[in-house]
Amino acid sequence: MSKSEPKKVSDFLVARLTAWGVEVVYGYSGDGINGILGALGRAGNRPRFIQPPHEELAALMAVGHAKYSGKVGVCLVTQGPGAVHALNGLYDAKLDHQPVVAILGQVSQTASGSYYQQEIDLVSLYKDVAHEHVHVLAAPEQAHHLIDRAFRSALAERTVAAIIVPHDVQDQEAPEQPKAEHGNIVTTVGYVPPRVLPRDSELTRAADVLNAGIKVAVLAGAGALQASDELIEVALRLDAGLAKALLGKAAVPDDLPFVTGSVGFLGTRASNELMKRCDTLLIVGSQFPYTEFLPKPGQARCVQIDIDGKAIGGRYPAEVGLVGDSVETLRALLPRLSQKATSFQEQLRSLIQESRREQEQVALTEAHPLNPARVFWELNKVLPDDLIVAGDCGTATFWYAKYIELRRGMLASLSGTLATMGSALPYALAAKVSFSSRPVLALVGDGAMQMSGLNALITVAQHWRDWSDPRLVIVVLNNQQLSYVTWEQRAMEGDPKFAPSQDLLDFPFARYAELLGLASVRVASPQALEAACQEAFRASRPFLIEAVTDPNVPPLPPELTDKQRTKLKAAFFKGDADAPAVLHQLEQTTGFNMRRA
Ligand SMILES: Cc1ncc(C[n+]2csc(CCOP(=O)(O)OP(=O)(O)O)c2C)c(N)n1
Ligand SMILES: [Mg+2]
Repeated sequence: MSKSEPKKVSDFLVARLTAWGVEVVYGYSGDGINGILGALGRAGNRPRFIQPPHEELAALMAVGHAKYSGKVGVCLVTQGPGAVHALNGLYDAKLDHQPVVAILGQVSQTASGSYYQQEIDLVSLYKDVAHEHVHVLAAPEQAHHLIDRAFRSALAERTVAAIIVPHDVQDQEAPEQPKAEHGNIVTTVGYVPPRVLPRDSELTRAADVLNAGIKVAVLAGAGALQASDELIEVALRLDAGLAKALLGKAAVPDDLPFVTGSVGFLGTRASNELMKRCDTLLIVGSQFPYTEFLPKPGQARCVQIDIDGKAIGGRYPAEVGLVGDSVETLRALLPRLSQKATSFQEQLRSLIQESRREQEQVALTEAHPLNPARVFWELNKVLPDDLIVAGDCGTATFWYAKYIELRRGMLASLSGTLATMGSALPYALAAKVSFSSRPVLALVGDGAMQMSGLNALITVAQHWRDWSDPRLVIVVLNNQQLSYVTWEQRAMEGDPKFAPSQDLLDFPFARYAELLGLASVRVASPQALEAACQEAFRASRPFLIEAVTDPNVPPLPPELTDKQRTKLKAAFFKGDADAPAVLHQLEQTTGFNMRRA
């Protein structure tokens, strides 16, 4: 655009993104956003446009960006199919409470309502995912306030906001700063989160409950990720054990002697015991859904801290609900807590050791060709400082939650609440965009790779040379099966494996990575694992480890319930082709026996 050419709405939009501090936009091209893409070009690609080969990946990258960097993720997609494709990633943001702004193209206003090519009622479609803010920018004068409000909605409500920009409006003349006249809205950029603290009286009540406890358990979730120091101090003061929900895994390091690790289906036996034994529960920033893994109602007195008042008491009957920021609230609570010496942490120490020994035994159990637990066991030995971990949905999530020992300073996340397959690669890419000097590890199943990871790998190949530290290690569990769901078919439904829905092609992941110019190795023997893990984190380019793992090693919950035993028995009696192999594993690791079950 020459200097004399007037600026367009798109130029204003791009400049406003920069004013909001946006440095990266994840998106995918289409004529519905060509006006905006043109403006990005005129702005010298600032913010930087990053394009994976699918809008869902772009949206998931925006979520990963928000999670790891703490900044708003922005995603830009075209009308119709582009907007539809982005939805799954945006739901991931909504369900995990991440601030993401989606900018969507739309057919020109002049054609709107004519059932035009690619015309979809985007306001209706996005009404749920972007329930706080979804509006059409129909007149240039709206641009200031619609954009500013979208960012504020995303940040203040920690959710998704959407702006729909019709093609012709993108090219209209940019608005002046609106005058403060009737019908005009004047807004500005900027948002500073408030300090949210509970009332003093509630802090005192909470402290009374916590001080009275003999066996205190702390459960940390995603809302506690910034509160490491405070959580540790509170646990030490209360002589408490500390367990973590999946999204809170990075809240405190795993090498502390009172940290029991993950809780729930994917949790450790130590966390399970902690929940069974505690008389007092402090929940910090967690909406961990599986209540059967919490103390029985009535067993423990509960204090819950959450920034969202609606979440209080939502999973466990909380005697005191503290609505507040987790860091600030724990800091306000600390002076009210008295030092306990109940020796509960002492008791937990041996439980934690026992739980680790059991995990080691599972990892070292022979499987064909590789025991997936062994892969994670070996990975633990080589995790570099400063690592960022990206998980997926499948058994890799299970082994990650249970085995990976995070240290101070590491970041880790995955699609927690939506639990969509395919989060690991886009999250890992977003981690690299925000922190290109940090090593990143993506943990993913072969099903998720076949679903969308293979496409995301193309983006790895396209961008890795831009990273100051090229290390991105991708571990693919090639078990030729959607094995987590196979396990659910057996243990939850009492059905045998339904092969047509569960079996996958033995895809050559390592060879595919090599084709893309990445480093890779296919590992099919436990002896080769250690060297492969070491080599991967020493490599000077992204490295894919294709671990050929046994789908018949079951992702066992910390305790098999009677119901699960009955279901498993039923599944195996109905003629599961893999029954002998699974039973063999079960017998070796849990003593589960069909005759005795
Ligand atoms: C988009 C999506 N579709 C389906 C599911 C249901 N699901 C959860 S885990 C899983 C299996 C994942 O298979 P794979 O990636 O091969 O990992 P594995 O469990 O075999 O290690 C499926 C189908 C899901 N979570 N997300
Ligand atoms: Mg699989």
